[in-house]
Amino acid sequence: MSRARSVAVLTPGSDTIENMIKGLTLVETTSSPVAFARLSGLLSALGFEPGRGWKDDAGQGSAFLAPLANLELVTGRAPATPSLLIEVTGLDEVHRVTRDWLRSPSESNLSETVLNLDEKPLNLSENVSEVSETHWNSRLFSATLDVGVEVGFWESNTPLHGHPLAVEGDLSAANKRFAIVVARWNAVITDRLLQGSLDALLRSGATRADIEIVRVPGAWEIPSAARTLAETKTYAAIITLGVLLRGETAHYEAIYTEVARGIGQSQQETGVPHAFGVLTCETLEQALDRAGLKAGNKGFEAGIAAIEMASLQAKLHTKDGR
Ligand code: DLZ
Repeated sequence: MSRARSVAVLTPGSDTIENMIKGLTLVETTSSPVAFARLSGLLSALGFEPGRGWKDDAGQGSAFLAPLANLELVTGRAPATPSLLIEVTGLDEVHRVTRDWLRSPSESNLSETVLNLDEKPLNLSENVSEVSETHWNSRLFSATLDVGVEVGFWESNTPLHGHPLAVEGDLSAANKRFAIVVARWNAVITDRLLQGSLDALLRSGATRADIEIVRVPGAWEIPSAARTLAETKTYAAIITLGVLLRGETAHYEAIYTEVARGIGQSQQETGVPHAFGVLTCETLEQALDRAGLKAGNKGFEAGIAAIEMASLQAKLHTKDGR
């Protein structure tokens, strides 16, 4: 007799559920501070985008962001690969760089606190295996950085494996500058939108120093401030935040049309992405709902759109060599 348990099952495929999955973090505990520094140093040298790390009296974490994450659960025969696997393009080049990096002078990249300065740094390049074929239609090599600390690098033999079918922006805000133009009119709402945008940027790797907040009197003034900021060409994207209430705004349609047109025109003519976070609502209550109460926070959504477009813009520029 089947012993099916009665559990509430969330239906895969539903928008709500899919939107709840945000990312995957694999926590890899290294065996010693030296192993930690070696692995962090190597991943930085190979060009991993840094995420937000942490450090306190009890330990330290270094975060690295990758465009794709894939959690593979295994049962039975475990594949003969390190548990930390990094998929790359240009495996032979990565192999060469890894060997060079581990040859020893690169240990100068390591923090002095983890090295005994009297000791000559080890030559670990011999701990890098040759590149070899796997039984899963790929090539792989591994590097042992310390006892029990091994990382594998692999490349699929199928050129389109894992490649997204479309060019898409990543959701990483690290190492990019953003400007937020926020209207003071209806500040009870716009302050919430601002918090939402900041939350999106900071949680996606931006630092506070990389975010410029500019306050303007009302929505009408947003386009000109956004344009001035965009023309400096120092921001990866601009986020515009305001609230227009139909009931309380004379010539509502005319003002809204001009604000939307101005922001759009600034985006098109400067080439700097502008996220549109100007709410148009019938009532204050409706605006509050959209600023975090019941219907999400449109400031957060504008922040995420700005991050994605900043990344996409960079990719598109690289693609056609501009
Ligand atoms: C004047 C005005 C009105 C009536 N309503 C709004 C509004 O709902 N939201 C908003 O952001 N700003 C409003 N303003 C102010 C104008 O945007 C502008 O700041 C002033 O007309 C000064 O140029």
